[in-house]
Amino acid sequence: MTLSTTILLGLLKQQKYEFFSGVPCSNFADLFQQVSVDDDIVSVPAASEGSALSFAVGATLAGRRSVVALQNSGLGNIINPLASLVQVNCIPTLLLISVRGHADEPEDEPQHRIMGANTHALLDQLAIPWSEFDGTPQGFMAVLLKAEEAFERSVSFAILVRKGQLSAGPGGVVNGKQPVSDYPLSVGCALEIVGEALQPTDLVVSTTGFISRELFRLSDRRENFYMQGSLGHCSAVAAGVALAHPSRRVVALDGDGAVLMHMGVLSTIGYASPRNFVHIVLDNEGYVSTGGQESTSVTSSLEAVALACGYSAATRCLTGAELGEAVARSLSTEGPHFVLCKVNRSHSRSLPRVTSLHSPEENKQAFQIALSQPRALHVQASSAGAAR
Ligand SMILES: Cc1ncc(C[n+]2csc(CCOP(=O)(O)OP(=O)(O)O)c2C)c(N)n1
Repeated sequence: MTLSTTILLGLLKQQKYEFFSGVPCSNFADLFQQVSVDDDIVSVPAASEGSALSFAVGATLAGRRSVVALQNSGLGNIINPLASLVQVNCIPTLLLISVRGHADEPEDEPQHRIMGANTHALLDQLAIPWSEFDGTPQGFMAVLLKAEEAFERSVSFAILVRKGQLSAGPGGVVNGKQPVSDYPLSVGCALEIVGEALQPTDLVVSTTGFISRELFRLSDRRENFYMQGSLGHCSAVAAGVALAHPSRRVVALDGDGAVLMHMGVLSTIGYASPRNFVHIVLDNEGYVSTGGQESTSVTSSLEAVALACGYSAATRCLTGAELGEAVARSLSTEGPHFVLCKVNRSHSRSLPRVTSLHSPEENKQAFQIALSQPRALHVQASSAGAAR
């Protein structure tokens, strides 16, 4: 059964919800876009699930009923504010949690396995009552009424949503509040330019979602470590490698949503100052891997933040020439460097999953071999087969 997000929003409003925040998941269809243009609901696109919940707590304190939408991978990011803010202060909030890796469903990507199997148990441990949504309007109303019972006890409530249960409204996916910018470079083009500047020995750690999948499509090398979960932690992993291996050049390939989620890491990197580290951010001003919901990078200058945090240089690029020049300069001078490149939202039609060829463990092993046995500099990483 599938419920349109228009109906879901109507039911939330009927129950007097007036404030929405969250971090997207593709299972929410166009819910985030719809809420962002709905005049009856104040909506905040949060950088992390923990801050989404905290915005909602603030709104609840100010007398507005609040909904927080998140993927179950984000449960890890809300456990602290759930336990020590929401529960301790008895501030009831409605959680709309999309469950990836549900135990009853065909196998999902490996990064969802553990959280998928433990979502219900984690909520139980946190003493948060929950209900699985059945995909019908009546079912959604029924779980909203169950939430009312929890709220009367000042307890929060979680509604669990599965893949395919929500669909875009009758007019198709609506646009969000911000017009989508159309920058000249696609992620694929930007990655080709970055690839041309890399030596075969250079190590790359790539972020969760389409950026890793594009990198895998274009240039699968054992020097690539593809992050497939842990959104926002790619630069810390890459900087950790760089600090432990000062003789190797290490590149983090990041997304704007990922950087925003754990932006404090920029200060840590500036402080630790790995000289052999280049942080490249492909900024499409949205969460494109989950459906193009807007991020807040359109009103932020991430390169200015990086510079203020102690990176030795930070550049914003719009064109291929600017990107090629910035990456070449960053790789040949002492870092840490920050290169932000604005990109559009187009991707290759067939974007293979890394797991179609390598399990996460195989990827880790290949990367460790690349670290311990660097290939000779004259070997060209031209094709997937040759590069592995
Ligand atoms: C903690 C957490 N929250 C949410 C998600 C769902 N998710 C996967 S990829 C992604 C979008 C990342 O956006 P960005 O870094 O800007 O890269 P883009 O998809 O735009 O290339 C999101 C929200 C997740 N994997 N982990």
